[in-house]
Amino acid sequence: MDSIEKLVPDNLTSLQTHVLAEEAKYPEATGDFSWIISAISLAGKTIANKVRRARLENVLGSHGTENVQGEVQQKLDVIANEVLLRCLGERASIAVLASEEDQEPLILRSGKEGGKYCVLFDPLDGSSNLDVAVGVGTIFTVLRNDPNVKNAEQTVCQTGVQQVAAGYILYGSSTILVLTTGHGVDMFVLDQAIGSFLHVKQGLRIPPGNKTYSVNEAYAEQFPTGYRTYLQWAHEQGYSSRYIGSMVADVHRILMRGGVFLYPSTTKNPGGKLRLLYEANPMAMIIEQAGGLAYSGPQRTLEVVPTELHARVPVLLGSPEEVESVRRFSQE
Ligand code: AHM
Ligand code: MG
Repeated sequence: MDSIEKLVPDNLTSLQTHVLAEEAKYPEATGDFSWIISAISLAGKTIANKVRRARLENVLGSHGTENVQGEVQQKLDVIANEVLLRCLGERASIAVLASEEDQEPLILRSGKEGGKYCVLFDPLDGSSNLDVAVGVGTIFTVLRNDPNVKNAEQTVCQTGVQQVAAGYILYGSSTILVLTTGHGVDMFVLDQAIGSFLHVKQGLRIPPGNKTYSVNEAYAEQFPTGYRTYLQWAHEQGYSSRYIGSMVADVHRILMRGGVFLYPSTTKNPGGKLRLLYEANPMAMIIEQAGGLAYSGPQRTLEVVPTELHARVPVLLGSPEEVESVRRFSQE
């Protein structure tokens, strides 16, 4: 008979254990940050459950409203937003919350009241795919609150290099949480049986190259010339194409397998479609921390100075070799 030890799972490091252990390396850490991650984890588990049960609970389809971007809100966009606002709203160290779904940032408390952090998120990215059970995700970023800045929008308009942490939760065939605090990238998988995100990968590295691009190629006629030439070149080089239309799912595949994700400017969206602060920046931090590259036009995404909460940027990110190939054409 097997020894009793063999019946105990090898992996019992939860997200919470991992974050607490990381914090313990810094004597000045107060534990506030780990409370924020625990709120995100609780929200993620709640949203994962809602997404999985959406058809049974009849919460698929449009909510009948538009968000600040003028995009149709799905019922689950509204639910996921509310879940995050409630879970994070209770954390005493958060000064400001901002969401893709809300026009204005929500001020919870000032620096004097202990508000050290701001959390920005896209509650349910790719939600138009929900009706067909395709992977969707939550994207989040944690910033420091500067108590000297009085205006909430100004407070959250920080460059990506200032992010304290960034991550996403992918609600796919399994629920995955990817997190960086600026010391590499960690990956966790939700074990639904015990309700915990378990640590499955430390120091995740993106493969240096992989002849795969991920782009909505139907818009190619609207792309700047360099991108069209790149696509022509990629076809000749035998590239493969994968596009889900959910940034979290598309970027997660690029992170694991390598390749390049692009959402260039188009004639419809001359400034790009994806939002800088809570979509492009968190993904750029993760990809760079995993050894990849991320650009918005000629500039590193993480160095773009935001002008407003819902600012958009073109996005090019992925394996270093693949991003450089696109840049060779796009900069000509
Ligand atoms: P959303 O935040 O309204 O869900 O939109 C963002 C999504 C991304 O997940 C995805 O990369 C992109 O929009 C797809 O756009 P398109 O349908 O134009 O290809
Ligand atoms: Mg989005």
